[in-house]
Amino acid sequence: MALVKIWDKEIKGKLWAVGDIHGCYNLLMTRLKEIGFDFENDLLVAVGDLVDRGTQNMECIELLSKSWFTSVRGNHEDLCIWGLSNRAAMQCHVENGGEWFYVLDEQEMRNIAKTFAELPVVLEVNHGGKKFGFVHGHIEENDWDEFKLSFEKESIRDADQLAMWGRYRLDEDKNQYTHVSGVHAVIMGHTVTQKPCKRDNCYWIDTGAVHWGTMTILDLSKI
Ligand SMILES: [Mn+2]
Repeated sequence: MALVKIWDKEIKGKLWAVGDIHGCYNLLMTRLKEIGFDFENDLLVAVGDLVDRGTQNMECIELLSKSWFTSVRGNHEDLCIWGLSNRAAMQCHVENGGEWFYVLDEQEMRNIAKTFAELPVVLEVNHGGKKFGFVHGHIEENDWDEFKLSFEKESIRDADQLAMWGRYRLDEDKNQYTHVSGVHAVIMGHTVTQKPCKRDNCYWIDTGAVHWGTMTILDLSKI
């Protein structure tokens, strides 16, 4: 599966983005009802971290089979994949809300890891004449096409690790990060903020659903 995916299905309705769900399936469904989400025509893009810490992990994995839902790969999906074969990753995963995964039977674990490995690390969706970029943690480049190209260079593992695990653009007050050209907006999660955060044309929408019950769902026609 390609690490960079361009969404190629028609979106008849609205395009929405949701922050890190972390097993909070009921909360997601409640929030979708509140915003009047149209399950027939709208598309909801999750910024990754569908599982861990919360209680409804299997329900959240099943979201990936719905036509109205898609997601990029977060570091917690990455932990499910690596935790299967790497003891240190498993340890890190268990310490960060992944214990539910290791009580499943072997086949179930493999199926979930396979599903997660098929998720793109970077997703581009064109809607309403605008291009939206999605990545879980971090975009190092200030140009969307350069960012996508970084996955084609030799150290792919570095590019995907930085994208899923990095927080530099939000955390560090450096002038090196500016407006990202070639895209209307870049939507990220991973770093919890009390309110959705915007810097240049970058948005961070993990508002700590699993900690405080505050799940952000953004109407992308309004940004
Ligand atoms: Mn994360």
